[in-house]
Amino acid sequence: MEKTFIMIKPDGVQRGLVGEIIGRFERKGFTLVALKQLAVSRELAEKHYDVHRDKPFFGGLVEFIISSPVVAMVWQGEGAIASARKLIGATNPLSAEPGTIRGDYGITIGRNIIHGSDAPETAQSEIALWFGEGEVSEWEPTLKEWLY
Ligand code: 3AN
Repeated sequence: MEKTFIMIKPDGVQRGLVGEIIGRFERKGFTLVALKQLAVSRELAEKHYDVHRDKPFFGGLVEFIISSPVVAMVWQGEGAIASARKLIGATNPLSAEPGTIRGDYGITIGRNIIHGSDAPETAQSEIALWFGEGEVSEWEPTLKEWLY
């Protein structure tokens, strides 16, 4: 079953949006298979954003991610990667559609609340980067046919 890595950034945590965001993924129908709050090391933040290493915002982005705790999660379900990106909305919150997380709660691109993997390869590598063996539970809801 497809899995995607989702991180609520320090602004999302500090603004008390953790429950709201988890609720949106739950109500969509995805299954939470890993969850932790953690203070991010500089090394982890730099590895996670390695693709942006040469961008002018890289330094500020890393400082922001390590500034206070984040909530890291893995959500599972059919089409979870692309669907999560839709729930999250466009990178720039001012361009993100109302009804998306960034569209409803964000204004600034550097404080856009949440990260979600953008493709199967990045989902796989991000899950392996953020979670150790045994931290991701392999389970599927058995009541699913009752819920739909
Ligand atoms: P997304 O998070 O929507 O996949 P990316 O991968 O282009 O977007 O950017 C990763 C992160 O880098 C964004 N979530 C945002 O926090 C930050 N970022 C992207 N572009 C800028 C920018 N122009 N200025 C500041 N931060 C940026």
